[in-house]
Amino acid sequence: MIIGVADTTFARANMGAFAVDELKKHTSARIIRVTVPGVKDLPVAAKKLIEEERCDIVMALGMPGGKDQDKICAHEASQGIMMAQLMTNKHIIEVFVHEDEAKNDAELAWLLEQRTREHAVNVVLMLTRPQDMTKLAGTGQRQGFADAGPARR
Ligand code: RDL
Ligand code: RDL
Ligand code: RDL
Repeated sequence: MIIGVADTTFARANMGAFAVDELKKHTSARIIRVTVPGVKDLPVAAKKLIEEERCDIVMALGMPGGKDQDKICAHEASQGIMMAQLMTNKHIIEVFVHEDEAKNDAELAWLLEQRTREHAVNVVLMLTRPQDMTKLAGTGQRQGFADAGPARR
């Protein structure tokens, strides 16, 4: 099994390094990492990891900025990531942290790391233990900030 990791130089923390570090704690699968300038470059980077590097699943890591043009950019990138998934029939787990989700740089740095690590665990479960993912169905999981939890307790 091979896991692809694509990240960006635009993000304000080394999301790819967090992903690789977390993946290695949970799996001995081979990891192939690539870095591109920004989120709009992630769809083809992920598609190349799947089609040319034979990855079974890919993490697409990026940080949309807080301005309106960044939000549009992120929406376009998401559309591209979904198109790449449909073209390849492989999951590309999109890990986006919007810069304005955090109230300051310290929280942003924490969120970029925490969301990346939690989605890395999701990737390992989806690839190697999908039945354990199903055990979490409907439990209000979130990545980074606190889980929402189930509506009925
Ligand atoms: O293909 C080169 C760039 O167009 C591409 O890297 C973009 O994703 C870069 N970029 C923007 O042009 C922009 O307006 C990014 C953002 N906003 C953004 O918020 N986050 C990014 N890239 O990762
Ligand atoms: O590929 C990994 C995630 O990007 C993907 O699972 C998203 O669907 C997760 N997600 C968000 O990133 C978000 O901002 C979800 C929501 N909002 C949402 O409102 N409901 C979801 N997922 O089921
Ligand atoms: O309910 C609070 C947050 O979950 C909500 O604001 C989400 O929209 C935040 N969010 C993103 O904006 C995003 O791009 C999340 C993800 N991705 C994600 O992958 N996982 C989240 N939130 O839990």
